[in-house]
Amino acid sequence: MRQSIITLSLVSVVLIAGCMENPGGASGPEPLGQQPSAADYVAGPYATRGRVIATTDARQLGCPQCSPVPRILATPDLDGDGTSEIVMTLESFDTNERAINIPTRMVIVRANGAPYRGISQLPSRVHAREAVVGDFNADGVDDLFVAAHGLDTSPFPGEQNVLLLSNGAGRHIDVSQSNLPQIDDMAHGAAAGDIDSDGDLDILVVTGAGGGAARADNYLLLNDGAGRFSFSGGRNHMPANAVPDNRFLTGSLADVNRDGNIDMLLAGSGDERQASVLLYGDGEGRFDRRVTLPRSAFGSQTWTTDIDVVDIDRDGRRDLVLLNTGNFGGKYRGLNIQILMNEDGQFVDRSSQHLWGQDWSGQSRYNIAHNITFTDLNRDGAPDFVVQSLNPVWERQPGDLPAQIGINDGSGNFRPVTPNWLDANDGFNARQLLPARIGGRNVLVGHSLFGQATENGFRTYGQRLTVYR
Ligand SMILES: [Ca+2]
Ligand SMILES: [Ca+2]
Ligand SMILES: [Ca+2]
Ligand SMILES: [Ca+2]
Repeated sequence: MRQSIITLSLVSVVLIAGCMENPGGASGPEPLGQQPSAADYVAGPYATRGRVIATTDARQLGCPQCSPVPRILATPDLDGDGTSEIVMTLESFDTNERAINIPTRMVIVRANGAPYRGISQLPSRVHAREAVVGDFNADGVDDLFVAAHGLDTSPFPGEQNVLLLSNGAGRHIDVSQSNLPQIDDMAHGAAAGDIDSDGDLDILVVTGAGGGAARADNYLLLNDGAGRFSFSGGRNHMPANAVPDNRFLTGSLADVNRDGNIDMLLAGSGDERQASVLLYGDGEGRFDRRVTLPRSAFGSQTWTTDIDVVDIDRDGRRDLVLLNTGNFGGKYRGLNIQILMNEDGQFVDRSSQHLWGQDWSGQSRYNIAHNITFTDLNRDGAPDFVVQSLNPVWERQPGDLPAQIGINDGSGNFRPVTPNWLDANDGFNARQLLPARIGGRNVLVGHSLFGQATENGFRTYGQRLTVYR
């Protein structure tokens, strides 16, 4: 019964979407296509058995009353040895899944599970939303900016963002107070790029839900070259209709058309029925030429959580890959990967040609997918992808849940990795997959939930971080 209701609602979404304007292309959104069968799956890119290397626990990180949502935030290389460190956070929720305004301390471990000791005091935040890794002070060592959005419910007060800067390899300092503007801005997403061509990485901050107590619209952080950032309002850089808070969920900065100038991508929010857009940069900090990208198969009820710029078919033209969620009995549900091929500068939806079918029967079960990341997992030189999601990679059997790892055949066509590659037992040990590097090899990290069963369901304390190498 439940199955048929879900299928009907999915059909109606597709029908409605087909009637809507599609500003980015001549035809409507690509159909979802049938979901893959077991015969479509390919073997994993390397032989692995997951190994749990670390456990986080909110009771020891500042919020004993929390039943948090754990997150693997980023995998920077903080000591420059070619092996990633792993940054983890806990989003503050109570045992009734209500957001609470109590920060927990971030955790950084080495790839062997030992704590990263290069920073004396790790920052605490209520809800760290997205991290950006970059060398902001140009010393050759990764630094970390974290867009923190604070309490995840009304009145959405926001909270201070985080900046960890290197002081030589293997030493970092929390400069969130000294090197960033002091604003509670409800930062929902961020990206780094040298928007003004002066040689240093600047940061785009995309805000949501009123822009926090600061009422901040989307803005830029301009780097002085040493990792000290000054606030510059969005209107100084982009068209007026790209500036208001809540219109976009996050953004990317990359030179899409390879003219040497960094361009901006903004990921549309279904709250505003806002499509994703591409804004071409002039290399001097302005992004005035605007292209609206084609809608996903979820239509105007699409919440795009990530956009990557990557030449998937290696023809020299950079293509766009969007990670989309929809409204299936609640927003941020479902999973749709959208491939926009760069065809002489036009971005054309070729998802059904390049990807497996995505007409999953259980879209309402799929909780938010945050990120899609490209990396060469099987070492053939072509970029493969991994989706970071709250979902485990599979429930009980292949096909239960969306494949979250795609292997590139070298021509930009992706095959789904068999869902039990990472976890042959029950599938719940591989959530939140992110690429990392160990000894020069691209591998994956993920986690299972750490907690205990109670009368009211599973009480989460934190995560068991697992390395798949
Ligand atoms: Ca640095
Ligand atoms: Ca710059
Ligand atoms: Ca450009
Ligand atoms: Ca291409």
